[in-house]
Amino acid sequence: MKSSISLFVLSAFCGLLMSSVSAEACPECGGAEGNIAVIVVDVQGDFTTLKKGSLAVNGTDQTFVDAVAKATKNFSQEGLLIFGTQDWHPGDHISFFTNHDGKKPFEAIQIEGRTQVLWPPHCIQGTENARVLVDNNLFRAIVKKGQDSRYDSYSGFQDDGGAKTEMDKILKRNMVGKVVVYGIATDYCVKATAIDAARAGYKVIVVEDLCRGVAPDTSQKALEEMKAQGIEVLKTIDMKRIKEL
Ligand code: VGL
Ligand code: ZN
Repeated sequence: MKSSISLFVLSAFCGLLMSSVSAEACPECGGAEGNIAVIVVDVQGDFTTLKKGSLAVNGTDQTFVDAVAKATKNFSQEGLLIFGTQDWHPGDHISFFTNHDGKKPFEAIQIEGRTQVLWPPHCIQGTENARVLVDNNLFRAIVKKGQDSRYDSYSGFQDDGGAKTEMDKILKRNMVGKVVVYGIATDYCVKATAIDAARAGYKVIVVEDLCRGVAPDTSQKALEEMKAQGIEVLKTIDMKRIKEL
């Protein structure tokens, strides 16, 4: 009895010690408000001109992918925790125009009261162009989304059916208080992920130059919408601002 009590006390003490160690593991990257994370959104072959993707977004050439890769490596070296999202669809996914008779790509339809844009088939599970183009070793976790055929999932936090991904749990487990978001596409997955992060209570910073959008008008609107939700949009990386915000 006595030994089980002291074992309990000891393990509780160890737990305390361990949590304080991980909280202190990166004093520069967090502080009182917690750790700073990066979420690299959907930087995958199918969304890039670099890989001649099926849903290639304008301006996603070698220069852009290199800029994202370099920034992500720098953030990692600065002690930020790197996370990613990965669009990861089954072949029969609802968002593919090919799964709807007589529909064309980029057409919007109504499904159960939701607007669904129909896309060329993209990011099909296990295919070469579904891979994340940033060094996978940099990531603490890559959250897959859009795996349920019935729902699209622009947000890295939840799909259109309301099913949550692991993202919020993983960020909480890592004591994250602030997230830096960039990637593809500004007007779809970056916007949805940044807004859901803000709604979940994180301080959110979007780096505009590290984002590319499907269309200029919707991308501009997306940036305005994000600002209206309290999201900080930085044109370029400003490490000092990111740490003090
Ligand atoms: C995305 C359209 C369809 C994105 C994903 O990553 O923004 N866009 N699936
Ligand atoms: Zn998709």
